Amino acid sequence: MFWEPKIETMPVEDLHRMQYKLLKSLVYRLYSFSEFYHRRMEDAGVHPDDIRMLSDVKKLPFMFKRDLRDNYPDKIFTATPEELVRYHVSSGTTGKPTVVGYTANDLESWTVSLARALTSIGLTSRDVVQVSYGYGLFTGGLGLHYGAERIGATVIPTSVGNTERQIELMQDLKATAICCTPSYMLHMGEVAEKMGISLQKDTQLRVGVLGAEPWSERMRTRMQEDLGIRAYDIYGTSELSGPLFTECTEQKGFHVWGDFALTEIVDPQTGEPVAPGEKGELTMTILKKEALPMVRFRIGDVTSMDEGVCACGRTHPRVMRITGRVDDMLIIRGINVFPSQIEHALMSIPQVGKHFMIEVDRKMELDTLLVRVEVAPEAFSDKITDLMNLKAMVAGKLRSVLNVNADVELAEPGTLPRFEGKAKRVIDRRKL
Ligand code: DLL
Repeated sequence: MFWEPKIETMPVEDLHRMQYKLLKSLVYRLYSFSEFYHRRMEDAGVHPDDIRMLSDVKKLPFMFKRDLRDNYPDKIFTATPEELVRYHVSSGTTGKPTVVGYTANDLESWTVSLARALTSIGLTSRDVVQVSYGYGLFTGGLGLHYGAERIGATVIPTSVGNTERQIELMQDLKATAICCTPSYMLHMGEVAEKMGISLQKDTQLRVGVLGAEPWSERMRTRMQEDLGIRAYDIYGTSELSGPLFTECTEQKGFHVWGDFALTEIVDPQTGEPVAPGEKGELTMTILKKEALPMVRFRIGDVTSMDEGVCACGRTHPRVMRITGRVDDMLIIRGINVFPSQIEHALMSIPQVGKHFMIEVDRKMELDTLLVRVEVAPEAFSDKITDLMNLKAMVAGKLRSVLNVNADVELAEPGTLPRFEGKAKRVIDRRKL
């Protein structure tokens, strides 16, 4: 258990005062010590002295994922190499990935955020938590691992894949909670059934901590009924550390710890704040991050915010379920994939043509990605072996760029759809 009532239930006015102080010192620090932020603030005509109240945050310029790509890998870090203790890496919008650095204090705030979150869904030191998010460059595994350990729970660090073994371990080690993507949870349910195991009756599983991709209330109901668990939504993005916030047992939105992040919902077109409770683009300022502070980071996720006090007593604002994206990012098995990355990878192979289609579907509860691409006329051959080699090469290239397996279909030159006006290259057949 990790319960900090003085912070988690503090009066909203005190919380705002604390956020203002944190914001002010962050802005001074960045203006004084970071060339990037200094220049950004000068270009926007704002000086740290202009931040006189919390709502003055809107005077500050926005940040976007492209700022990380343009400053690859670490040009806007605000910690020295000696201070850095970890990197995580996530998909960028084109060729270059996004690198996030952490100091020891950054890891500590991340851990605290998740320890509070896991406590808010009722997990304690008596729980056995199976972490089936990827460990490694993805943030899900290690983030939840340390959060769960901080509450004194016992962690089974299974990472993703090898589903039958996961189910055996879940049974043998009596896992009571599992952390994974909602689609992997459903897949596990199906595999278990095939193994003659009912997750409901033959395991101790009672809680799912499910996120990293969009899912719906309908899916939650189905999962709670079929698998006999309480399914909780967890949210975060690598740019802001990784998984950070969950719903509490009320299941009414993610508690965004206000001493950690300042949340705004803005109109994606104008950048202006939307009316309270209205939907818009989630925008966050991480108030405490040392290595890579993100100021007014436009995350691209569409949602709304409720600033009312939650029935659980926590006073920090709640962000509602994510209902979409303002851009074209796809999430395939929990991994972010931008159509622009696929295009970039394909166009680096001279033997493929300029036309391609991306088809996404869900089979046995797992996302599938099919990339259909025309062969360049000069590379087209009747020889099956040539085509097989090219197909393997394209699949290998996509795998190395996306970190996700894609099925590849080669098409004859001139056979894929042409578009007048905006191309519609992505067909997403998944239903939430
Ligand atoms: O997905 C971090 C994470 C790990 C969150 C484990 C939850 C659990 P990224 O790979 O950077 O980080 O992807 C972030 O995934 O902007 C959303 O579009 C989407 N996303 C994450 N959680 C949810 C969720 C991790 N609960 C991007 N519902 C975000 C809907 C989600 N979308």
